[in-house]
Amino acid sequence: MATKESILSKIQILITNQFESPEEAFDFFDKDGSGKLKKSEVIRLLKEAEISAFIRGIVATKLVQGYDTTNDRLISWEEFKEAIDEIEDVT
Ligand SMILES: [Ca+2]
Repeated sequence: MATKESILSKIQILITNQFESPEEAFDFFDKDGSGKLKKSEVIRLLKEAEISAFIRGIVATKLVQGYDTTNDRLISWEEFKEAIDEIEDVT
């Protein structure tokens, strides 16, 4: 079973290797340009981070639940940045 740390580590590797900045990654995965990431967009991010297809759905749900401080089930840039800051602390 993938640990939270291993999942966050893969997300950090993706952002570091494929994007100039977390902002660029956020804009890339915000496919509809809403300024917020919905669950399907988080799943796409997890796919790019090479998270197993078997756990992508549940991981996306947990990430949205864990970082959505405004309870709109969407990840805003501010919430995304909180997640990135936490990832940088644990990795
Ligand atoms: Ca939110």
